[in-house]
Amino acid sequence: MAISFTPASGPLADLDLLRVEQADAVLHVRLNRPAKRNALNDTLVEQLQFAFTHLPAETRAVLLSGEGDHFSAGLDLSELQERNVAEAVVHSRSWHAAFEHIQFGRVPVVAVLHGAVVGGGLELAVAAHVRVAERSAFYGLPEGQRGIFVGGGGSARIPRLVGAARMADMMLTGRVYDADEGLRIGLTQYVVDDGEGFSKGLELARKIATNAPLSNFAVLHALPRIAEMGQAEGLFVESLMAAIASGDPAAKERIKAFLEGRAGKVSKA
Ligand code: 1HE
Repeated sequence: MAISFTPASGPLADLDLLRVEQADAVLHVRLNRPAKRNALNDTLVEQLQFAFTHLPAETRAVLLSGEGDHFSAGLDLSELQERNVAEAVVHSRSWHAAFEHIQFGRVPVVAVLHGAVVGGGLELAVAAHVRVAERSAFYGLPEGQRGIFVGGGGSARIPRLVGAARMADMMLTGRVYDADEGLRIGLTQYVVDDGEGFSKGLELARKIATNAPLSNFAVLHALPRIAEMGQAEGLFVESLMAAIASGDPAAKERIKAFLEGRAGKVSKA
């Protein structure tokens, strides 16, 4: 069945550096600055924060992608030249705030990656929960070569996916990973052929959108925190979260549906 997206209405329609469209419970947020390879300037980061804090009520999952040949070239280097040290700290914190709303927002985010996913573009991608890469995708952290450091949360999020040693190698040597390598080291969870990222991402986002909201909330908010805790604390918090989730009417209805043969079985592919 063809799924048709319609342009978002209300304030999301006014964002000039994002193209925002809705299809049922899935909101598609597309970086829309292809002439600059979706380089992230202040306005684009502000608009991302605005979009993720003004999700339409019906949204249960977000698809995040980039217009043009690349997902994102990272920080807009033309703005960097004009900042002093104090302004740079505030700037970095503004990225943290925006990306925090993506990682710890109301709904899961599936990023579809292609072409350059570099610097701040990679920092943005790793704030999402599921990453689908097209074969054209490549990942780099050219900050090392540009004489700067990551400032969009990369040093906190990327080592948690691939380890600090791999990130250090990327920054020190300029190493670039391709799509298959990115999958192998854990930067992404899926690789598909060029041109197929959107449909794969949409398929996943639609599945995610059918989950009980409280289950998705637990995965977004409890899982990463438990993973950072000591085992004893983690197990305790897990028990609380499990009890809260299983006490929700949505869980009771879903389990009843399975027991009555009305819900799907677990199966391969
Ligand atoms: C840009 C940027 C940018 C392109 N800031 N303007 N990021 C980088 O170091 C990556 C720099 N960019 C590249 O390596 C390449 O542009 C790409 C591999 C991404 C794409 O190559 P290509 O051949 O398709 O495009 P292009 O010809 O290099 O660029 C097209 C235009 O986009 C051109 O502008 P024009 O006015 O001459 O047409 C480029 O100047 C412009 N452009 N990338 C500004 N990044 C919170 S801290 C995060 C720190 C970082 O992210 S550092 C990494 C920065």
